[in-house]
Amino acid sequence: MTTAATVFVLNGPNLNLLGTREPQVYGSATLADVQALCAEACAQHGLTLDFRQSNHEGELVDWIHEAGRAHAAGTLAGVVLNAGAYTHTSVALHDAIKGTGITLVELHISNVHAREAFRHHSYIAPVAKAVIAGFGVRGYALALAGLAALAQP
Ligand code: CA2
Repeated sequence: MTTAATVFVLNGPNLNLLGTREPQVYGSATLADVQALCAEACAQHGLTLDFRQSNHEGELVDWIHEAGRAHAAGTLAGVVLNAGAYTHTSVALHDAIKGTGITLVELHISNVHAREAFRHHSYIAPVAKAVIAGFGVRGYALALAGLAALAQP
């Protein structure tokens, strides 16, 4: 059963490769390590974790719709979204998030603003509550702490 304090942590394309390539950019933690880190953070904050990854834009859109339904049902604390490269390209994700009312944190492992110019623009940021970038995978725990704080009455 979904509780009133469920958090979706959604990961986009290529994040399944974490820990296998480009450790100088993304560190050496795997996505399984990130899931464990998120589970620990959620346990600390009394949140229920729903952790997912997809390489497919439409599947991420479907999951945002699912989060919107959970929000409407009063069971969602928020969403942490690392949309990967779709951050910089996806009007579809922007449109999916807009108007749902969900509290969404855009998350990046790397500091996208210190990288190539094409990573400086985000279609997610204008429809996000907050943005975290550059803390490595520890940013996921920071995002979850932020959602827990915002969920307090
Ligand atoms: O810094 C981030 O978290 C990013 O969202 C990661 C995306 C990138 O396109 C964004 O600009 C910033 C890339 C995810 C790919 O992750 C890999 C990890 C290891 C090896 C290869 C890819």
